[in-house]
Amino acid sequence: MNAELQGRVVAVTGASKGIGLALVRALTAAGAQVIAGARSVAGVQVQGATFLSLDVTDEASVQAFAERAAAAGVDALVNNAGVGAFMPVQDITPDEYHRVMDTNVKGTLLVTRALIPHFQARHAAGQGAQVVNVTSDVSARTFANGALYTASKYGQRAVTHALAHEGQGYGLRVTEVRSGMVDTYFAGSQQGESHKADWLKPEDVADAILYALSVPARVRIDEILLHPTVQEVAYP
Ligand code: NJP
Repeated sequence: MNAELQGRVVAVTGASKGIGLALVRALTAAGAQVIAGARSVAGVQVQGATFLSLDVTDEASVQAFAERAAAAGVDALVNNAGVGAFMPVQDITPDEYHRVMDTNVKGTLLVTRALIPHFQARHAAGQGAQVVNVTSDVSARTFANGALYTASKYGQRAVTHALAHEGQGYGLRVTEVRSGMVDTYFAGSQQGESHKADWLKPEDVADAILYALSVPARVRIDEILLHPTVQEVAYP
């Protein structure tokens, strides 16, 4: 149990596997209640978490998720749902563009937008709220084959920063979590592949998010950047 997280209610998107599922497990173990969403949640169970079907690109699906989260008294949202696709610029199709941008940028916008009235009402009642956006270490730098993915993560970072500016007016603390390579199912890969043995574990990123969520209300963690030690040192 973690005194700061005991009794908190946290909504997590992209919660069916990878970083999101590790986060759901860490949050519930710390005593928080979790409203967890993803498209494929059949059979996914964690005690203390409610799994709901959620497609972050679909407005009606997002609205239903946000209503359930607000009714549960959510005080923090973690926008973690995301997809990756890597190819040269000339191979980026309009369909791939929409899949990646709609999930990573529009999805973050839709879910956040749907919960802002609830967070503003909490502020009016003297209660705080937090949004943590899981972007990427490449939300501020790019590389060959990274045009589409990094464009989406630069965009998600811009949304994060603008929200932080706006949210300050209603007591919203906003954090960007930027991780390097993590051993998940990301970009069509499998967890546990041998070449990923020394990458970050999903639990490492979950711990970083837990830290941002558990600091005292006077503290705002603006950004966390973490890499596996096998990854080349890179800023910003
Ligand atoms: O990937 P993965 P990660 N609506 O594939 C969900 C970022 N990141 O955990 O819908 C709702 O294991 C999907 O669920 P489902 C990355 O950009 C990663 O690594 O059932 N949910 C699943 O639960 C992303 O933002 C690395 O298919 C949707 C989850 O998202 C975040 O970390 C490096 C959805 C993806 O799980 C988590 O990714 C980095 C939708 N439309 C940043 N579409 C890395 N792994 O190396 C997908 O810099 N999901």
